[in-house]
Amino acid sequence: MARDTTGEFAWTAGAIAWVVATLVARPLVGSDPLLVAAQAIIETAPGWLATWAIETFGVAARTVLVAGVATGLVITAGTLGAIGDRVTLRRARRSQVLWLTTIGVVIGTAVGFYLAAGGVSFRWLLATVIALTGPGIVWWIYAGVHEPIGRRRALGRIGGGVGALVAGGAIARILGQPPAADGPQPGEALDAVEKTEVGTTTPTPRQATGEETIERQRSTDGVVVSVANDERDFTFDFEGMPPRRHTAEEHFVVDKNITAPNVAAEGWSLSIRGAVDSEKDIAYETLLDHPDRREMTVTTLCISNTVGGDLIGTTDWIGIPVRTLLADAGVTDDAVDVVTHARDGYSEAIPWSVVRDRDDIILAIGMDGKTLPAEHGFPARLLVPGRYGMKSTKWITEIELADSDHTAYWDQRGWDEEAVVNTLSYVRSIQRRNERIAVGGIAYAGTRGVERVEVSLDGGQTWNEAALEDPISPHARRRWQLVVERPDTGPLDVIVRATDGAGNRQTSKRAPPHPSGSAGWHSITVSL
Ligand SMILES: Nc1nc2c(c(=O)[nH]1)N[C@H]1C(S)=C(S)[C@@H](COP(=O)(O)O)O[C@H]1N2
Ligand SMILES: [Mo]
Repeated sequence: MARDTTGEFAWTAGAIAWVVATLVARPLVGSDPLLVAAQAIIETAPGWLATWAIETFGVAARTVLVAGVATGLVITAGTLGAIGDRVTLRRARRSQVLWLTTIGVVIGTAVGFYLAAGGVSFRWLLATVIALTGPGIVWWIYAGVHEPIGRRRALGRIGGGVGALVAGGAIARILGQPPAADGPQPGEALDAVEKTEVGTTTPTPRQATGEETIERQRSTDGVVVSVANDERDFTFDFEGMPPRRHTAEEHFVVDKNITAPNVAAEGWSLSIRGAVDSEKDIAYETLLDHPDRREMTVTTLCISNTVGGDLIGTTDWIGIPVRTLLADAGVTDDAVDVVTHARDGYSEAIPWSVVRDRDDIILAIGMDGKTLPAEHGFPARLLVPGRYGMKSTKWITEIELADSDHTAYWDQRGWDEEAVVNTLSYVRSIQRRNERIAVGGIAYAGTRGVERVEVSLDGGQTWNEAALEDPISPHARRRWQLVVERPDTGPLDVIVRATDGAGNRQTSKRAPPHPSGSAGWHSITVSL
């Protein structure tokens, strides 16, 4: 006699239906139980595991995790079903087990959406009901298996169930995301502020990349390689070169969150606590109108960026020096660390002695001429030029003057605490225009600045001095390019290396991102 696999199928189908239905319900609350579970895993995973995941999967790590959690759930359900098929239980006991499971799924779903929605609401209830429709359909169809319900009725039930799910999905879509709070919104226009650091030159006119006729183009290891039908001289803008500044939309986004915290400016305030004379709560409007508001162009870089990677962005930030805000509260002699706390439970710390000495460590409220976008930390975030991005706490809620050394989120996971950026230079683009070839890219050395960039086209035997774009700010990376006459199309072994403002040449010794940021020369071999 064939083995009974009804339970195995029913439980697997039930779990898949649940996953699909939670996805359908997600827009109602902006998250779902699977995402909540994945987030909990991220935050409780040991440091080595988090690091391994980032290094193995890069920016896709979170997607891989969520897919893994969903797959794990389906496999667990199928396994439980298969076990159920093998144990013989009295009918009454079997139905008890089923009822208990049902209650468990209902409670689990309700709690999961409660955490996702951040409380009890009509949306929470609706999301829970929609999500339960999924396994509900499977239950309804399989309930009749032991007393056959007939094909027509089974098909009718499938149709009815799918219809209910589609209707739920339509409702979820119509209601859409939870409404935004009143008051200032992310990404809203900000009044222009006087630039505190003006570039030393007029900007290079952007040579519209569309004007050159690109005959061939490909991307090799992230480097854009092209052949153009163009007689003009090369500027710093040719196909594949990064822009002088990024827009907010172009800027990379990195954080530990699967769904970004949605913080309303209304009702928000920054609290200043700890070793200060008078604790303070500063409202968003106070920051917007702050007399010391300034704008600066800053490059930020994630410590998990690999050599040649693109977790590096350059844009205009608007903010107020943190030391100015702290001076109002009166920092006492006990203060050791400036600890920033955030809405998502994240924290970071920088020594008070560093914050006290620098007026370029700012509490940013704007980016690219607008209020911060939600994903970049609306309403306010820290910005510490010259340190890896992890130091720059987004969605900040509190600045605490701690009287002892604070162990921050990534510090706890084994990453370098000081996080001063390593000198880097990356190739971004190589283009041929008839007999000439240009190699171009970026170089960055944090607050040390970039003094020199050298490029080798023969695998490091000889080096050529690249032309450096005038600095747009002391805190921005510099673009560079080298143009050579090269009639032949033989292979080029390109290597780039930079020298920082203190005269230190970038190390050739390769290092992975963990624990202190990647290092080593970027190289690429191309023929064009
Ligand atoms: N609250 C909070 N702030 C955070 C993080 C985070 O997970 N939570 N990630 C940090 C990291 S690792 C980086 S690289 C920068 C990236 O900032 P961006 O997304 O604005 O480019 O944010 C930092 N600030
Ligand atoms: Mo980062």
